[in-house]
Amino acid sequence: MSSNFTISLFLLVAIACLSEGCCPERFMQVGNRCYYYNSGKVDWHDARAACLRLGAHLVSIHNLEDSREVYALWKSLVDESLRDNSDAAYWIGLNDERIEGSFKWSDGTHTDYTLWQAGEPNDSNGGEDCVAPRNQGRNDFDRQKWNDNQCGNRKSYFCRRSLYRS
Ligand SMILES: [Ca+2]
Ligand SMILES: [Ca+2]
Repeated sequence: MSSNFTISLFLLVAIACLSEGCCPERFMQVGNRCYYYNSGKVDWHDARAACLRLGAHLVSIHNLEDSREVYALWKSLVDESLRDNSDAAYWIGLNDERIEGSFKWSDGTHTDYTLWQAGEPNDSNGGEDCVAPRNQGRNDFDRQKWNDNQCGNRKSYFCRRSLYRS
């Protein structure tokens, strides 16, 4: 590639980012937000730290549309065999590590919506403080419903950040 072409391409991208905003490398744009999915399984704290290193946070969910957006993206990225499979669930940012029963989002946004499975959160197994959709149930809606898990469990995860303007 000629250097002139490379420079032109760079300028085009920069102009697009200036006018509309864009997502960093490895992030996918959905509406005006940027998502990063990592299928590698890590514990909740490692997932949180990985998102922070990318200038993002574990996803927070504030209405059913948010939940559908994340779940639809996940479905588009993974093999069909992983659907309805609790081992394939992904971490979200909700946790109650500081005060048992008081669930907070790791991005600092308000806990204004919940989508618990029946019987959850149950803080079972000697304590469960970190949340993931269980990815198990009769339909997509049921599979999005949340379960509190042990934070040391290893799961894939979703980070999210806003668009940036160059
Ligand atoms: Ca708990
Ligand atoms: Ca639970």
